[in-house]
Amino acid sequence: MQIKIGDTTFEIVKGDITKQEVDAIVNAANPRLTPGGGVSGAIHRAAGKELWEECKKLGGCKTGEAKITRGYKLKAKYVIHTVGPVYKGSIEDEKLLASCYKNSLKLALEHNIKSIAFPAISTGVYGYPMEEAAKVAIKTIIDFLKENEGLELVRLVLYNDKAYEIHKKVMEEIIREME
Ligand code: AR6
Repeated sequence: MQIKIGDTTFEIVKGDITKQEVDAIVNAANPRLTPGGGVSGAIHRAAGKELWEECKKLGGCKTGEAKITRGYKLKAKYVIHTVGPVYKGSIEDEKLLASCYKNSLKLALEHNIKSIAFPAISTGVYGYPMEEAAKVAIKTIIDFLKENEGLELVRLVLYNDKAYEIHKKVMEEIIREME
């Protein structure tokens, strides 16, 4: 499913983030930027050990912030590492998750990146309920694209049918509210 915000295409797809042919993929990282499991483990495996060598030099990353590295063996030229909140059920969660998307998109613009793919940050090991996370992700991306030009494609990559269906429903609701 896709929509157009200004000149940017924003789409949700089912797929594997490590296989995306875009300028940058986003990693749902941990504060030490170690390979870890989930999306992060898969990205580090696909990129090769040079990615961890570069991550080691970055001095970690705070929750809600983002750092950029090269993509090495990935099709993507860059990896943007952002650290999602561990879900606690407080208002802070939403702010921090929104910051992950905003700061990753800002970093993309600063590096002249035209296409970027995100996973559903915080919805795995970090326990953020999928539907709540989808609302924050989709609203934040749309708001950013309304205010910023320069990106051609923003893609949200969902790993399974259930995650895709939840995001599709949330995106339809948000589009209806916008009309
Ligand atoms: N492509 C797209 N989505 C994926 C893939 C993939 N290859 N693999 C898993 N997902 P998680 P978090 C989905 O746990 O919750 C790591 O160990 C997955 O189904 O990777 O932000 C880090 O080092 C889920 O919906 O990220 C941190 O310690 C979503 O991606 C911690 O986990 C995010 O799941 C970060 O936890």
